[in-house]
Amino acid sequence: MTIHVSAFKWVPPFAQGYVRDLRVRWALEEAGLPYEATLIDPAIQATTAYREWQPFGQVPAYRDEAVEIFESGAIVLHLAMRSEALAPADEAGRARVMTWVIAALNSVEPFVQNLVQLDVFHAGEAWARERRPQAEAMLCKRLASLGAWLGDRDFLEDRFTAGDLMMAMVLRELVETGLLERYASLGAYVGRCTGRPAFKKALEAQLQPFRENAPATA
Ligand SMILES: N[C@@H](CCC(=O)N[C@@H](CS)C(=O)NCC(=O)O)C(=O)O
Repeated sequence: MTIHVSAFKWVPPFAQGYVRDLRVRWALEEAGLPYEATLIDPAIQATTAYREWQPFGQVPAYRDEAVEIFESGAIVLHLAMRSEALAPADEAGRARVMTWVIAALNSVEPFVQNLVQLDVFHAGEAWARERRPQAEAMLCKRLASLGAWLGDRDFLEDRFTAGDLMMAMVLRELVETGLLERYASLGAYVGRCTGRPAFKKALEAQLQPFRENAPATA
């Protein structure tokens, strides 16, 4: 059975290249697994049929011959358990990969998103200006710890895994803030991960329908 991943037909330019189906597309490219994108729009998001696939009406949702799941983290972990391109075969190595995927989503992403939300959705608002230094300080504590862990390593463990994929996806949202450059190893780390051919293929696959479905300008 073909693997299906849900994705948006179109999103506004600020979100293009950042929609979370990219995580799944990237994992599939790393694993060499072909897939079809099921493109959705707000009308489809609201349908009962789509909500049965993704209860919150969001993307990505995923289906293969064995499972029907949602949540980018769960999907990437599912793929990691299917492909040695994403995780080593041994139990201890797999447990480390799970740990890093959860760390990216649970220990790092909330702090990244706090800042990104302020910068993207509340830029210029007085309360956001007041809140930002604290949000940045809390995020920087996590970035400093992660930078210290990475040190001279190329990846979080001794090879690229789904943990790096998820961590790079989370950190990539900070590129424009310049914060990654404060922690020398982190900027290079994100570049190393997103420089992989599989990432580039996945990114292009997300962007292509946005070009095709761009609303006509007045
Ligand atoms: N925790 C979810 C979050 C998914 C999510 O936030 N998806 C966004 C796109 S990046 C979405 O579908 N937003 C539209 C909406 O919430 O209606 C995951 O990682 O899969």
